Amino acid sequence: MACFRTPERRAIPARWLYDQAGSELFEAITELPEYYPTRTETALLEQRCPDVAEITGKGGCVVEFGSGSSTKTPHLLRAVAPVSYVPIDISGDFLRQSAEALASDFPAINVLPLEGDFMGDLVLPEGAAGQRRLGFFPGSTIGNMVPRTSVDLLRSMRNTLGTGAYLLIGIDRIKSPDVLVPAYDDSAGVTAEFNYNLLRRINSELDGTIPVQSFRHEARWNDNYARIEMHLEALNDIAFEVAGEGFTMAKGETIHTENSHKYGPRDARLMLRAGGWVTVAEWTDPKDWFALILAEA
Ligand code: AVJ
Repeated sequence: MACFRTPERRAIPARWLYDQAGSELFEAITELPEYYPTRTETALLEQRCPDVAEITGKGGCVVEFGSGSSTKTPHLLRAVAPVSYVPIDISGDFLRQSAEALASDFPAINVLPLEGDFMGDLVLPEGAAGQRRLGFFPGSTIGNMVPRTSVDLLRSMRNTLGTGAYLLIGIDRIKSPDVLVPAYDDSAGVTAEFNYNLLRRINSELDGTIPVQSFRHEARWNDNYARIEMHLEALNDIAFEVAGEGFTMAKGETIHTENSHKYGPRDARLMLRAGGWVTVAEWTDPKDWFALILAEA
């Protein structure tokens, strides 16, 4: 018998990692030698966007979910040459900045930024009406969600984009923990800083007294859930306050701060189908570490 049960643990939703400092630390992570996803996906997009355009056709409307700094987008826009581009992001300032930059680099494309939470229902701007839709969701951001939530998101993307739409999504593959764990626990300690930043943020924004130096960063492969988990482990028995409330942690106890789910080829296609999307093409790097999947609603 295999028993997969693990005890209940403390956890904080991963979205709180991404304040200004956290977003900058994540940018630094994407350049680390151990963090393969960004450079692998960028190389795939450089090579494969023309193949994507051949299947989807040129023109139409490209809708990017969680566009952030939109660094991967030019490859797609160049190949697809859409009529309009709708970047969606929750951070309005960031969104407007990168939308302006893209609009001046691609004067022929109608750039229509949409400020909002892509996890909820969205109404696309008027300027995108009547155009064939291509959703773009790179970065294996879907890996942050537990499968139940990722399927909800895929369904709502299908509702937003409509039947006949395409979705181009980047999904990180299951691979050896010898590769995965260092990608989330780098030798320069940048990912550790990214994790500690959450505690610093709690201290400054919620009147916390968390002793940050009493925690250790941990990246753990959870094989049953097929995900990397980031934790903060208490190095000794500690007590602290957050927003006037007292907390204690015993030595060795952890706070679970992020999940990064990984998917095998059929896992990814099943998840897409559960959300209403059928895979029509799939590209990977020579090591099969990262997949770029084109699916149809
Ligand atoms: C932004 C969610 C894709 O899971 O690889 C990287 C976040 N956390 N290192 C990932 C992350 C620590 C990243 N995603």
